[in-house]
Amino acid sequence: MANIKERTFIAIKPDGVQRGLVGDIIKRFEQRGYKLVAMKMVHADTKMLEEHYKDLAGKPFYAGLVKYMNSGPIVAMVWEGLQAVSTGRKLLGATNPLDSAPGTIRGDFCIQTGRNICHGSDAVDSAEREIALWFKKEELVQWDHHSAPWIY
Ligand code: RTP
Repeated sequence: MANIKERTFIAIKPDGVQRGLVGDIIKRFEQRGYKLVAMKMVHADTKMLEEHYKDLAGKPFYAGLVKYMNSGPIVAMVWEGLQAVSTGRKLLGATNPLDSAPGTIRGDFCIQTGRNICHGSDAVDSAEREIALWFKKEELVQWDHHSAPWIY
């Protein structure tokens, strides 16, 4: 059965925050019908970022990626709804913004892979890992739209 409560971890990276794109990025998820269940601004330390990106350790861009993500605060969020993980990735667009379709967040707002303004979990299990890394259980807020079942 479809999981209408699937959750994904989305982060607005330091360049997205500094460029004033927080509202635009949140709006894309809201208007698609996803539900915001957690959000905080955090200037993550290197240890946290190395844990978050541990699957990429060894990649030539890893050190630069951690430095970039540590260069300023990020906005960490959890969004919930039907196929939140895969649709979240579609809303973000391809990793390399030059390959991102217009209409996607990266396709509309950026041009460089190393400055691609947002992060989204790539699978349900990595979403669970990332949500547990960035948020305490009590920071995930349960709430309902009451009589509007078409909104997740
Ligand atoms: P993300 O985790 O940020 O949503 O990105 P992704 O899954 O689409 O891409 P991934 O391969 O996991 O890379 C994570 C982030 O590392 C930076 N990157 N730089 N060649 C490069 O310089 C390079 N490749 C990747 C990007 O910021 C990418 O989003």
